[in-house]
Amino acid sequence: MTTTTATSGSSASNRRDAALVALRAQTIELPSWAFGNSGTRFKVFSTPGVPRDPYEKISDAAQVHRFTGAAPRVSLHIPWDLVDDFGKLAAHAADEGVAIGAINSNVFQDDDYRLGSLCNPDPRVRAKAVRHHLDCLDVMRQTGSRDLKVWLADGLNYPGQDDLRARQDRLAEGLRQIYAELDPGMRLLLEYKFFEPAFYATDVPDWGTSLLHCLALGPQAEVVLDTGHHAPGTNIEFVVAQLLRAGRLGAFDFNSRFYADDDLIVGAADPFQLFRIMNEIVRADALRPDSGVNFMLDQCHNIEPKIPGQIRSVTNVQEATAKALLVDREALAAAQAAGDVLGANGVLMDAYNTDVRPLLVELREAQGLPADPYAAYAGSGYAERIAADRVGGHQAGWGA
Ligand code: PSV
Ligand code: MN
Ligand code: MN
Repeated sequence: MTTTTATSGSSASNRRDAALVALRAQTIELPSWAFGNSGTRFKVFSTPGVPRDPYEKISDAAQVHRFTGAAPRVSLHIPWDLVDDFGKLAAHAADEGVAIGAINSNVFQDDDYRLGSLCNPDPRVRAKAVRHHLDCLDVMRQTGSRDLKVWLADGLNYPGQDDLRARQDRLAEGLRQIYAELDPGMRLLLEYKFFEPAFYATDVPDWGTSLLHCLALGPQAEVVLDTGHHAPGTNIEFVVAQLLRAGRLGAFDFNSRFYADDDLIVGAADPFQLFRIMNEIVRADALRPDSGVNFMLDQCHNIEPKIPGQIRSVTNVQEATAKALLVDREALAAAQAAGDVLGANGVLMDAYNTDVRPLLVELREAQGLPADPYAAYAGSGYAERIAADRVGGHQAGWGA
């Protein structure tokens, strides 16, 4: 029987040191829409001090980076974050100490898209959807963004409503036209979701469909895995491993789900699942910023305060990552090779059950960051300041 203590195999202190180096390099991208008011179809609760424009969303995101040191980029959603001058918005981000990250297209809030966007039976609507993506590429040129993130609400509510296969052909053609306009170094990231708003069939429902389209497009097309976009019980870390093997895991949209696409704080519903996902990332050496995997959040904070919600999200990802980095890979490999089922499982669980909070305090203090970003933000007075200064903040996300 193999022993499974955290100190077996390679030295525990070496793993700790290596974890500190890797954690220091880790970055998490924040969604601009997490900072605006959001809600359900029942009610949108307003939060005092909520941003009135994309500039203020970026200022709020910069607070998360200021206190965690791990969130230097903000994703935008177009047209939710439409401004006259994206160069000016990028300069504002730089002044605040962050950069603009992925640009999310939006072809799901216009009457024309009732029957879909790139898959719509009407060629005029398909051309309009392609044009929107080309506009997003122009935004990326102004903001210096690398990633165009595409999620389509396209799908069917009733069998027979449209031709499933013809829609795939239209999708392939629309994506091809967009892909052809990418600059070198840009990426098209295709996100999948198994249902909603379409209930019978979704045109990009799963990682396999997304991957097939990306493979057909070329090396600048990669898959986005939104952790909330799977059927209950899906083994998401398997999907992660498979996409990494194919070299096509472009990004995560991290969030938590209890039921459907809940968009709750990552690591809140199932921290063990988040650890298992990060374990596959570390196993594949895909944590490195140059690995090409963009670790993004896609969340809404409907009833909790938004900036602290994002801080908690970042620290939850850091905790899961730290645990994954502490896995004794040598002991794990030895137990696996020996067919030691419980030993191998024990090695993984030892890492998962390690309290990594002291390690993260060490990480932060070494960088001159507050040991407790959540408490430091609460004590900073920023929330009170924006509540006093800003009046009439906007709804973010759906319906913005
Ligand atoms: C769709 O559910 C999605 O996950 C896509 O990423 C959208 O861009 C985002 O949510 C909007 O919140
Ligand atoms: Mn998403
Ligand atoms: Mn979603």
